[in-house]
Amino acid sequence: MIGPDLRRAYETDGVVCLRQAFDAGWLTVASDAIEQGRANPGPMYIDYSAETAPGTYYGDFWTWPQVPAMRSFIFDSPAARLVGEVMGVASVMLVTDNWLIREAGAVNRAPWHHDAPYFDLDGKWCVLWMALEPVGPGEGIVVLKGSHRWGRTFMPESFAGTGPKAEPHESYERTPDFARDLARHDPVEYSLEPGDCLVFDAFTVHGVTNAVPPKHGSRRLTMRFADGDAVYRRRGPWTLEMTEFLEREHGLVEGGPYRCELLPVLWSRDGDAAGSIR
Ligand SMILES: O=C(O)CCC(=O)C(=O)O
Repeated sequence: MIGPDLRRAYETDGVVCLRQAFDAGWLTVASDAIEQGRANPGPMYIDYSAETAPGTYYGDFWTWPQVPAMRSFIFDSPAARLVGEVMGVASVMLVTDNWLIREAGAVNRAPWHHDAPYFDLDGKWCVLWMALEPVGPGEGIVVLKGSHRWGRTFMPESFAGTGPKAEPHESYERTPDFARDLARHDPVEYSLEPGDCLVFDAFTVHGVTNAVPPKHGSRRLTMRFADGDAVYRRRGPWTLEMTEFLEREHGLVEGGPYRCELLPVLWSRDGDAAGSIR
């Protein structure tokens, strides 16, 4: 159960660490989800390392329709309830499932960013991040505590290391290099065992700061969930591929609910049926 202290910490810091949130059974399902996804890549599969060290940092999202274990993790694991309780919302829907693999020797890594500007939605939402292998200092992500309350919005940076996805646009700033005076930005990094996870706000800034390629690989799930009231809102030219996919294939309408067969309601506080698209 998520208590009031944890809820308060999430509000204040924009990140919480949940120890042993997933048992061995769910870790097997998560591992199967990644292995099945890797064997059967979908339209959103991307190799971020294609230009540097191909096949060392790659992933896929919106995989659950073709990946049975991912479907099971999304619909039946404690993930949706946990994030619902952490965010303090009445219902939770899927934004994306997403797996990532960072192999030993990967040069590419997640830049400083927050997730909100990468996706076409407005509302309260969060990321649940976990690794299936232990991650120690320098191996996982560094999170800037309280950055979700800065009231700033940063232009998404490419995970392939090619810089911002578009020129500064309206209120979207170029992302500063927070590593320059990191201590000023209240960084926090966690050592995580399999079963532990982080939950952080969609506006919480984070990144993989260690420029040294990892010595061993790790498989990560970075799952995104929203309050059931989330609204579909086009972000800008840099999300065009997703915008077209959601509008053409799934009928989403600007200003309407961020909800369709691909993006179902997964949990509600009063125990409504999961999987509904109402
Ligand atoms: O696990 C990673 O390499 C980065 C994940 C991340 O930053 C994200 O999905 O927003």
